Amino acid sequence: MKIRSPFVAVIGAGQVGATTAQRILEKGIADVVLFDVVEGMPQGKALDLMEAAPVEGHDRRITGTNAYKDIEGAEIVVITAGLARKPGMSREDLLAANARIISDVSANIKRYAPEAKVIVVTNPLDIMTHLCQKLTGFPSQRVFGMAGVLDTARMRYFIAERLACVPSHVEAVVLGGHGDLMVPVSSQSKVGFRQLKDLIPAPELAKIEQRTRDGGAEIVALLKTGSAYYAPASSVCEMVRAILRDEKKVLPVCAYVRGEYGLKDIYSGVPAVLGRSGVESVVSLQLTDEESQALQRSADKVRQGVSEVEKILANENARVSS
Ligand code: A3D
Repeated sequence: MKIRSPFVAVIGAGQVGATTAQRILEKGIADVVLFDVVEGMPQGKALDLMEAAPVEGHDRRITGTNAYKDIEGAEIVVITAGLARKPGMSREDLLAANARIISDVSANIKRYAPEAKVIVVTNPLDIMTHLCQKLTGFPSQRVFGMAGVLDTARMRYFIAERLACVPSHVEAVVLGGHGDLMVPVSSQSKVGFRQLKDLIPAPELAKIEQRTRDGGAEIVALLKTGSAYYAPASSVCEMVRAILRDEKKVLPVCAYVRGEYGLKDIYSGVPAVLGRSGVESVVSLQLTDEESQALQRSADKVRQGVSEVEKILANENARVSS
């Protein structure tokens, strides 16, 4: 069956990629092209997902492929291709390995889907998003990353668990880089128009903030063989829907900032309006001094990671050409 436009290409058919494809199809949002370098795997997963369609009752289509030409015409490309850290692998090894993968994927997106919006999911997220934008040369409005929706969803769930309320009733905000220095913004978090600080005592709130920062590690420690994928896939899917339906929805996104929040020329988790052209604007929130300083520290760490990855790639290029 032929894929219909507008469609989403998902690069990497692993846990996050395949689950993202499943959510996009089963919510009826768009058709999907699922790409992976492993032969047969994206085709097998696509067929399996199509065979669920009669039972799930949707009429969306998916095709699996190992050929980049099949992403031609994609409205959105989601990058989930990458390695997870394995025992004995240094952070630098992981950075180098995923930078190589992002370099290959970015070159192919530039060639086959030059008009696409790109949502990066591969870790370390903020650095890989930066790299993808540099390598594709796409306007930064069209290259952004998914992390804030997930980090915020985790915080919303932890708050709902504490207050025994429905998670979707909780409004929370998590900004900054996707790592140890992410910034849960409790001053902007609410439940039913009520400030969080009036509902949860400060020491408990601090614990929820820390659990949010450790949210990814908590799942890795339980799964032992991989990292989270259900909530990450839901989060990507929310961004995809906001873009395709031109919702102008404000979501926390890893977006390029040009002075907002006192941050300049760096990717950082900030609230942004998502619509058909991608990140349409960055929304400025009133932060406390402490939150602003935490955001600066988080951005400094991303900046450090970006220069580290640029050095690694420059050394590799020098080695190849010598
Ligand atoms: P996994 O299930 O291992 O899937 C990764 C897939 O990428 C595999 O199927 C590989 O075959 C494929 N792949 C490897 N190299 C290439 C390549 N060059 N081109 C195309 N495909 C390739 O991992 P996963 O799905 O659990 O996670 C994928 C990435 O997302 C990792 O980097 C995770 O750390 C990251 N991740 C980020 C978040 C955020 O919130 C930012 C959340 C969850 C996972």
